[in-house]
Amino acid sequence: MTPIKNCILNRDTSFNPIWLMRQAGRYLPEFREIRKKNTNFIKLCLDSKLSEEITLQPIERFDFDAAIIFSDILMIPYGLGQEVEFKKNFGPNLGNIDLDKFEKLNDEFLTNKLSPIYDLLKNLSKNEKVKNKDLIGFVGAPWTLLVYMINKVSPKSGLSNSFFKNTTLINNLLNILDKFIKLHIKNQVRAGATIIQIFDSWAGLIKTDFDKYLYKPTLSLVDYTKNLGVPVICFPRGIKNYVEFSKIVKPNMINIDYNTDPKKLIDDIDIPIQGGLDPKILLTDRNNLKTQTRKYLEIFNNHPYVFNLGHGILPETKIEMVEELVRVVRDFK
Ligand code: 1CP
Repeated sequence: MTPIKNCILNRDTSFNPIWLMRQAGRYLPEFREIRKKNTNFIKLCLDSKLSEEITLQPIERFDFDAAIIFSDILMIPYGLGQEVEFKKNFGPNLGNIDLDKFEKLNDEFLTNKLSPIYDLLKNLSKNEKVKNKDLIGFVGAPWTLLVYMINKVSPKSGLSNSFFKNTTLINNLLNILDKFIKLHIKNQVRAGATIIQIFDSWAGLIKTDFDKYLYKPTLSLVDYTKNLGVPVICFPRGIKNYVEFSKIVKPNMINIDYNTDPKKLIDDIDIPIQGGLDPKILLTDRNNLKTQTRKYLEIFNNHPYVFNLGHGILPETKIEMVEELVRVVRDFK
């Protein structure tokens, strides 16, 4: 059985698998090399040959236990026909929403538009380099996609009150997202994803109506994925109550962020746990990295635990520090 599945399904605590969120990305010189020649990020995500090469880059360097496909959560808005552009040093920029058009879309439209992502997974499933490793497919959670689609740019400085003004738009979009995120999950699983991770990167911005924006839409996707026979990991970044989330949504594994005190939740969360380490620790020194990494490994020594970060690895991270991190995790047990 693949390492993460073994941790999740057999609750094996004798080994801590390791992979890193955003492991295929900007901290790797070999990724930056490809990126320089491919200025259109969406096009790069839809090039199944190059996206396979990028997916494998961190596996070749660090022999992580899982490969996460090189893609993006914003491929769904793109697949629905909303314009999505990535500007250098600015992040994503989305176009206007045409709700009438979204409502008329059929499954084939999105499946065809995103077919290179499914080809990527089919090719990876046959690739010897990831034999015996988990192949992680992923989606953005409805809330986080709603935020990007309506706000059109990263909500780094928060959301204005006018965000919530158009309830009809919000309610309709939530329904559309539920339908098409499920389709994207199903297509990834059929193409060979062995695990699905749901990224709710902006869950911390939800202040009221947790049922409407967080619990109900995520539970719907979690139940759907479990029914396909594939484990599902949730990462509701920035929420205050991981214990309540785990009890209500019941994913197969929960990824915690770096603001969460792992000691406070270990006794109250029964499901396997992933992640936690602050990615900024990788920008400090080896000794500190070792101490902070071992802290997580010790706390979760007897709990099914997959080592990962509390958010994506930072672009300025040095390769040597990632190598050191892998060594510390592998040497622990
Ligand atoms: O070179 C570049 O400028 C592109 C940088 C980049 C990369 C490497 C973007 C743009 N996306 C990605 C890949 C990506 N995105 C992966 C690949 C697999 C991996 O190695 O993990 C994954 C899983 C994502 C997921 C993603 N995209 C999330 C959720 C995870 C998280 O970090 O919170 C989010 C919020 C996005 C949106 C997005 N895409 C890209 C950027 C720079 C962002 C964030 C923008 C923002 O800050 O709001």
